[in-house]
Amino acid sequence: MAKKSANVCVVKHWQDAPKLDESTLNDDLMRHFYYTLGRDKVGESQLYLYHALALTIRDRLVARCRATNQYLKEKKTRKAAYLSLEFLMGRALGNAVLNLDLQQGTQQALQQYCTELERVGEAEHDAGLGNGGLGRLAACFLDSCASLALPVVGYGIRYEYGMFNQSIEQGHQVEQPDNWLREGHPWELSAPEQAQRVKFFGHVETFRDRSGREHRQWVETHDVLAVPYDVPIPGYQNGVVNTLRLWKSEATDEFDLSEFNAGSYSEAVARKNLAEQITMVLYPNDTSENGKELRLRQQYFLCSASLQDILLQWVERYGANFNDFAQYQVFQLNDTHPSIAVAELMRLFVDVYELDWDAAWQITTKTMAYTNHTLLPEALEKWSVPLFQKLLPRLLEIIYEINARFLAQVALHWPGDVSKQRELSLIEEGDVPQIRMAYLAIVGSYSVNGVAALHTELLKSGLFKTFYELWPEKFNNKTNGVTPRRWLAHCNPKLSELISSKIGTQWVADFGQIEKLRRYYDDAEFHQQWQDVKKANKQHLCELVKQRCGVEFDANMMFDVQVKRIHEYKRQLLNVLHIIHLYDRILKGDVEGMAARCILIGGKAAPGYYMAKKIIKLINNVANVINSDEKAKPYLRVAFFPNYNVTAMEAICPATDLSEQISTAGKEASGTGNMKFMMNGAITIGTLDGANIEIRDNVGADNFFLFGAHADQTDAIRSHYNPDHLIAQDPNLNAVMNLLQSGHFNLLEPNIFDDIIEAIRSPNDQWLVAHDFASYVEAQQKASDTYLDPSTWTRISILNTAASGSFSSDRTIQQYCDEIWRLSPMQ
Ligand code: B1N
Repeated sequence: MAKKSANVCVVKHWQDAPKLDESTLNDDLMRHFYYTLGRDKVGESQLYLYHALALTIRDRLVARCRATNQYLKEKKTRKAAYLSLEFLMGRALGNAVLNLDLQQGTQQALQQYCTELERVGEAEHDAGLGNGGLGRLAACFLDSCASLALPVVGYGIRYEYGMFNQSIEQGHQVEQPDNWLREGHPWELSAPEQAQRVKFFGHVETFRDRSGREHRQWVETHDVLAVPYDVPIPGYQNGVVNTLRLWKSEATDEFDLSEFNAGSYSEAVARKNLAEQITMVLYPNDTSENGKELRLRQQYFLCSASLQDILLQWVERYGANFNDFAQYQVFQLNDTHPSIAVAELMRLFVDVYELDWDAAWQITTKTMAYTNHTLLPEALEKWSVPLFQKLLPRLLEIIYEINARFLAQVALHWPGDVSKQRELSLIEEGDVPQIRMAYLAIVGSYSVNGVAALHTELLKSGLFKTFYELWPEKFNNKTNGVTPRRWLAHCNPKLSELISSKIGTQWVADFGQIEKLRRYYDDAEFHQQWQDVKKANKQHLCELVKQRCGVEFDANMMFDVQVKRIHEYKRQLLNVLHIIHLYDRILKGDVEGMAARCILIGGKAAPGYYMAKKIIKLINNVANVINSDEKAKPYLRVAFFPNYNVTAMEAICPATDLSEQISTAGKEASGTGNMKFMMNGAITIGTLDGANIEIRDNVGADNFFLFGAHADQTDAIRSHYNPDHLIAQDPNLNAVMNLLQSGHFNLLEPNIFDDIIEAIRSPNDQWLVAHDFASYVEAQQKASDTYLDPSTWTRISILNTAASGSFSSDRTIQQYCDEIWRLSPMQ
C-alpha cells in the first residue's frame, strides 16, 4: 500500500483499507469553511457548515474512488452496469460518514462550531431522482454492491428537478418543483471531457463502402451532448468507493454556431433549450406509463450515452474487438425504462463498430438482463411506431430486424400457429402500431427476473406465460431487499446500539447475523430496553408530526403507519375506511378493547391521478374531523404527513409499531417499505402480496396480522362482485359508508367524495376494497389486542427484526451476482 498523502492511499487489497485518519477532519473542515467557501462567522448558517463538511468527507471519498477505478483499470475483470431512469438516493452525508467510519471524528470536528452531525445534516436536500420503490431499490443496490466490493457502476439521469415537493392546502395535494440543485450539490464531480453525443431525428440512408458492402447510415441528426456527473458510492467500511454516473443534457456547440452564423440567434438559443429539456425533470408517475415524447428522449439519451461510454472504455483498453465483450460486461435493465438499450447496443455494434448482425446479436443477448417490477397493465410501456420513426428512425429499423428474426424463431417453435407470432410480436398491430418494450427486453436478455416469489410466479403463469414456455431458462426470481446501513444502522442509532450491545457490530456488514437477536425475545431486561428505544423514537416522531402536520401524537399510543405512493391498488382507502370504523365505534361508545392509536399516512399522488388526489383529500378531511373531536382524542389521532420522501422515512420507520401493507393481492410486485419497517421492529398487518408473503414465512404466521383475499382467488371474486350486498350485510361497513355518504367529512364541500363512494360500491372495483374490509377489521382488532399486551407485542417486535435477515439488499445483490452477473468481488 503506497501512501501518497495523509488521506490518499492506493488500496491494493480492500481488506487492508485502513481506518481513515480522523485527526485531520478538524483542519480540513476549517479549511473548507474558511477558504473554499469563504466563511468565518461561526453560527453563520448550518448550510455553509454542511457544505464544508460535505467537501471534507468528499475528499476522502474521491481518494478511494480513484483507488477503486485504478484497480478496475488495471485488472481485466467482469463488470456490471445498472441502468435505471431513477436513483432515489436521499441524503448522502450521514450515509457517507457511517460507511467511512468517521462518526466520532466528525462529531468532534463539529464541536468547534458548537453543532452536531444531525443538525448540520438537516441542511442537505434529498436527491429525489426517483418516484418510489423502484428508484429507492436502485439506491439500496448501489450501497450493497459497493459494500460487497462488486464492480458495478450505476448509470442514470441528473434531473435538474427531482420528484416534486408536496404540500397540503385545504386538504388537497399541491405540487411544487423540486429545485434540489439550487444551493449546489457537493457530492458530484463533472467530467465534461468524457461527454458523449446522442443522436435524435434525422433519417437513414444506405451507402456502399469501397469493398462494396452496404451500410445503413443515420444522418442529418440533431445531436445532444451528454455530460457525466459522477457521484461516489462508498461501501461499508471496506475501502471501496463505486460510482453512480448521472448524465446531464447540453446543446452541442456547433449547433449554436451554425444557426448563429445564419443570423438566427434566437433559434440557436431555442435549440439549446430543446437539448437541455431532456434532463430537466423526472416524470412523477409511479407504476403508470408516461407515453410522452420527452420521456422516450430521456430513455434513449440515458441508454445511448451509457453504452457509448462503456464501449469507448472497452475500445480504449482492448481495441475494437468485441469477441469476449460479453464475458466482461453485463447490463441490468431496471424495468423496461432503459430497454431501448437492446437496440442501441445493436446499433453501436453494427453501425459504428461494423460487426455483422449475428455476431452483434450473440454478444447483445449475452450481455443484457431485465428486471420486471410490475404486473399492472397501465405500467407496461409501449411506444408508437410513428413516434419512433420520427425520433429514432435507425432504432426502429433495428427493432424491426430483431422482430423479424425473432418471429422466425417463434414460427419454428410453434409451426403453423400464426396466432403465436401475433401474440409475441414486438409490434402490436392496431390503428397506431406500438412497440412492446417488455418484449424487446425479454427477447434481448439472457435473464428475466421478478422482484418477489409471488410476483415471479405470476409473471411466468400470466403476463409472460408464452415467453416462459419458449425460454423457461431465462426466468428467475430475485426478491428485493433494503440496505441495513441506511435503514437500521443510520436511521435508528438507538436500536442499533442496543442490538450491538447484545450481538456485536458485525450485523451491519453481515445482516444474516441479526438472527442472533432471537436469543433475547423472552429476556425481560431486553424487552424493557427495546420498549425504551421505541418510545424515544416515537417521541421524536411526535415532534416531527407536530411540526409538519400540526397534529398532537402521543408516544404512549400505538403508531399505525402507511407511507408509500398513493395508488388505488395500495388501498389507502381501505385504511381510511378502518379509521372511520374506529371513529364510528368511538361515537357509539364502543371503546372496550380498543388500543389507542395514532395513525399516520403519507405519500405522493401522481399529479394527473384524479382518484389518488381525491384519496389524499379524504384522508385529510377525516383527520380534521377526528382530531377536532374531543371524544376521539384518547383513542384516535390521524395525520397526513406531507412530502413523504427518503428522509421522512428515516424518522418514521424507527417509530412505527404497526406497518400497513394492505395492497390487493397480486398487485404489489414486492414492496420494500414493508422490509424497512420489519427491520425496525414494526409488526406487519398485510395481505398475501409481494414480499409480504416471504416476510410472513420468515417471521412465522403468528407474528404477522394477515387478512384479505389471496391472489389466486381475486379473479373469481371479481367475476361475481357485489359490494352493495357486502355493505348491506356488514353492519360495520354499512355504518362506515353511511358516515361517508352523509357528508360527515365534507359538510362544507358537498359531493366531493361521491367518486370515491361510487368506486367502493362499483361491481367493477378492481381493488376489492369492500371485499377485504371485514377481514381487515378483524386483523386490526387482533393487532389492537396484541398491543394491549406489551410483553407479547415486544416479543413479536423483536422477532420481526430478528427474522429480517434475508431482506437485506446484500442478500439480493449476492443472488444477482451469483445467478445473473457472475462477478468476482474486488480484492
Ligand atoms: O418497484 C418496487 C416494488 O417493490 C413495488 O412493488 C413496485 O410497485 C415498484 C413506472 C414504476 N414497479 N413499477 C414501478 C416506477 C416508475 C415508473 O415510471 C413504473 N415501480 C414499481 C421495486 O421493485
